Amino acid sequence: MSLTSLDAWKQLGRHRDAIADVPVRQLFADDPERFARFSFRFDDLLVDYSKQRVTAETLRLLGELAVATGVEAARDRMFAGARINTTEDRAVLHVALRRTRPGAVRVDGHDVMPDVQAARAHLSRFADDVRSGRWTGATSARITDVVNLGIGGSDLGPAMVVDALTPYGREGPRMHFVSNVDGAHLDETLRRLPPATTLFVIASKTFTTQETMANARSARAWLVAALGDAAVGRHFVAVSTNAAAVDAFGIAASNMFGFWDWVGGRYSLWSSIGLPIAIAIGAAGFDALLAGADDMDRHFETAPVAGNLPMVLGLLGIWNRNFLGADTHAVLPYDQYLRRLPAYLQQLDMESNGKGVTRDGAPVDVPTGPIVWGEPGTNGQHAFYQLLHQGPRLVSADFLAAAEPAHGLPTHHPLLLSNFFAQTEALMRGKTLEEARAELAAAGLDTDAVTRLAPHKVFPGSRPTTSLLYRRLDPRTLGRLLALYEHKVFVMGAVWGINSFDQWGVELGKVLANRILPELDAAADATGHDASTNGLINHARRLRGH
Ligand code: G6Q
Repeated sequence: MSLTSLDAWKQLGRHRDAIADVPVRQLFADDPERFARFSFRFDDLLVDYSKQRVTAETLRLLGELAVATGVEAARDRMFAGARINTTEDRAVLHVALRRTRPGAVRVDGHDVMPDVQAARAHLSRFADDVRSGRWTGATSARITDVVNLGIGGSDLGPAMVVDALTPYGREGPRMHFVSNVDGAHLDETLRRLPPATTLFVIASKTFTTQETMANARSARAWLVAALGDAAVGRHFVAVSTNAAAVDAFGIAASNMFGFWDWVGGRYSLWSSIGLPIAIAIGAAGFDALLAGADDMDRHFETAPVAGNLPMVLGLLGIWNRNFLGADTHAVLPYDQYLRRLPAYLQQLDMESNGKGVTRDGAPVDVPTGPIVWGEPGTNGQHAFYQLLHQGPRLVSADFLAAAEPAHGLPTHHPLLLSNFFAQTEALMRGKTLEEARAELAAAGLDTDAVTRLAPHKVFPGSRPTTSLLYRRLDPRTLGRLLALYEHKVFVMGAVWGINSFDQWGVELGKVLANRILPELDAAADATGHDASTNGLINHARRLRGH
């Protein structure tokens, strides 16, 4: 049965039409309890969705949609280790990686928890050895710099977390992340590094990804040039599921940190892929990050839909995307430490839910994953907020901030927070033509000027935002936030009936480039593509001296 033929879906459409003309400021005026009704506290984390374009009836109908689409059953299958990633025939168990409760988690009858615990112990030991200086480079010098070589899921998560937790990593080595196959990324990084005290982490689930392997080979050559072949074992470790390929690279099994096929790339920062996080902030900090995610997992697994934060945010995502037509979603951290969060969420959301067919292979009959983008506040205010406030296109947005700063310049913090609150208020309230006219008249403009300028000063308002406010961005809070987003994405995918855990569009790229690579420096011009692609390849060949 298609989504749009569900009774709950049709009712939501009619309800949308019925409330279309009611401004959100009116909903606030009508209901003094609106903030209490539409906000949620999870310890110190406040999630306020009262500025969304919703009423109690909207949430009731969205709850019915969750029932009709079987979201809770889908969630339960994930937690139970079922092979819900059907196109790759895999379980989806990143939740097992941060589980603190006792008890087995089985995949095909095998309890994965002892494997998870052994891998985490291995990672913790090594991370703390690097930090304490017990693990040294080949010349017995202490490690000062760690370079993670990985891309996509093997880069974005750890890079974002290490950046977000900078204040917790001040005692650890300097961390660097190199992902791009563009040699500029590695070259510019290595120029500043001392080989004798640099450690490389090759992070690749498959250990075949073109970019990462190219960077790993070049990094190896750089190190060998300075310290000789024998030094490789002290300066390279691997995070992978492919033991044979790691061995072939010359990395001993004891320096390989494993994980499993049931950990998807973009869900892998909680696995051994988190090694750079543990090196940066220490094993105890990494444990706190996992514990935060586990807090959210337990809530997601047990709370009834109406009081379940990821469920509610996911259903609001469906409302904004499918019923209000918001085709892009902005992530706006008023938290400089979260500057990489939009890029991380782009992958999490767009790679998971950028799908056009349901689990059965039938076309999805509604638009799926929104385009996710964003920049930290207040920078964005001086750039793209114009479109958020006055553009005809509706954009939904998340605002995030810590109440307590983690840096040493606390006098800046009220400035930051006041901008956050003022923006969400203005996006919701808007300004009517009458209000704009009155303002201009009060400023002393004559009637002609008022009439001419007023339309430019109108703000439609009712722009839907969710505010997430927490005490401070510590590892546990970050773990909670990231798990919240993971499960929100899950809920949206479950409503759409798509597989949020495969990525055939990414796999395509891995194949295509390998076909063209030999043609760039072949004896003859390329002729096997369309005229544009042939033309581009052959122009590059000329410029490269062929
Ligand atoms: C994530 C994607 C993708 C993947 C990278 C790196 O969900 O599958 O971003 O993480 O392509 O893959 P490897 O870890 O295998 O190098």
